Amino acid sequence: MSPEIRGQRSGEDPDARLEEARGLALAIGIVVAESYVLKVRDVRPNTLFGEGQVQRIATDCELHEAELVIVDGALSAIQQRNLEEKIGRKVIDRTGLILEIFGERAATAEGRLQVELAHLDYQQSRLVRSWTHLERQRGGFGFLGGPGETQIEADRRMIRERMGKLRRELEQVRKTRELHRKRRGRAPWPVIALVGYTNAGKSTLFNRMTGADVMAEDLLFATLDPTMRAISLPGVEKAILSDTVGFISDLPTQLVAAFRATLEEVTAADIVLHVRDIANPDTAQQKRQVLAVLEDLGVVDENGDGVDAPVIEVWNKLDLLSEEDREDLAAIATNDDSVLPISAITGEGIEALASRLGAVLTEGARTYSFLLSASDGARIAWLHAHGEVLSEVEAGEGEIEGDLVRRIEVRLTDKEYGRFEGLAG
Ligand SMILES: Nc1nc2c(ncn2[C@@H]2O[C@H](COP(=O)(O)OP(=O)(O)OP(=O)(O)O)[C@@H](O)[C@H]2O)c(=O)[nH]1
Ligand SMILES: [Mg+2]
Repeated sequence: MSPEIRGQRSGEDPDARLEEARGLALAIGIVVAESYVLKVRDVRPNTLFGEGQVQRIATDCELHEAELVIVDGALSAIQQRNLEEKIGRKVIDRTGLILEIFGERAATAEGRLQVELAHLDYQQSRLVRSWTHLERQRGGFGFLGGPGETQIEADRRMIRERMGKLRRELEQVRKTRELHRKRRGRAPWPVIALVGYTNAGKSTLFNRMTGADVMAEDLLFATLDPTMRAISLPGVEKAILSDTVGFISDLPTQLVAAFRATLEEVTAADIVLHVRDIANPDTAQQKRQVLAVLEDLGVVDENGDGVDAPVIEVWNKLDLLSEEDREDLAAIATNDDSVLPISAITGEGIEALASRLGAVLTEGARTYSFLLSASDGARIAWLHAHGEVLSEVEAGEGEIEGDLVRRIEVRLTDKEYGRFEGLAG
């Protein structure tokens, strides 16, 4: 069921939205017997849908012997319970469904902790709501007694305690990861982070560029944990490409918070590569959703421009477009340095993408001249690996300082220069 509520989510295509909801259900192996959009004119506080609509859902459930009703929207705890009673089936909403998917997919310890925390947060908010509801039924005030209340109080305490424990565990995991990142920062390579709406083709592009075999499927949220691989680009011997979790509209706030840490990989990137499914009818809306999350993370400003690192947009799935649409896109892209049309499947445009990435990473390189000790092999090797070494000679007689006897002239970007300076000498 996809409730189309007047005044909400303007700009989204209800059919594309319904298709996405089906995709979410399929992502955890639910067999979808039937799906449709229901227009909600007046939101009923008790059931969301009108009586006739609830009846229709109940009848369809009977007809298909369905076990579960998914409402692709937000249900209050009361609406959920009332619908379950009237329809006689389990009912979940969009947040519930996405939490289920993440719960099933989370593979790392951190991912599991994050999802459980998000789940508890979701449950907690429902308990609070049903609790105030119960209180109102009893006629107000009293914080006293009642077996129902005691149970709920106990549940809430349990949830609070469990959440506290999870937060502490997560803190520990994050500290460890921070350490890893710092260590990585010392043997540094530029990082390119792939971001984008779920199913845009990030993992497919990742595989194409790295020759890796990461799970890429026509499945929403195929990727949950960030994966990294080394690649080489024109002018850049080694860079790290990082595949990340996809975004989705109305991502439960609990999950945004939970995955913030994972997405910090993106905030540390040298280039943010925004992968878009340009063939999806909702592509413009998807882009807005992705930019909203990136802005929330402090990666882009309110105009969608990268704050610390440039954002390059790739228009993926070019192969699915008509010849005419492709030509239109190509015309726009030739005039705009920040977009590139590609097909991760056919490989079209990938070479151009690699050169663009290489060019951006080496942009603004300057020539530096360093005096180094002949025994400083590691730093000399680093310069050869990262920069473009123009010359390496014995230092002239007058310029030798102590054991600093080699003069290296090399082109480095500002970032590489910073990294070189950070290397222990
Ligand atoms: N036709 C076509 N299909 C593509 C292209 N790139 C990716 N796909 C398909 O799109 C689907 C999703 O691709 P993924 O690479 O898993 O997408 P993702 O962005 O990693 O998705 P999540 O991990 O779920 O966020 C798969 O079925 C891919 O085969 C493309 O250039 N053309
Ligand atoms: Mg993926």
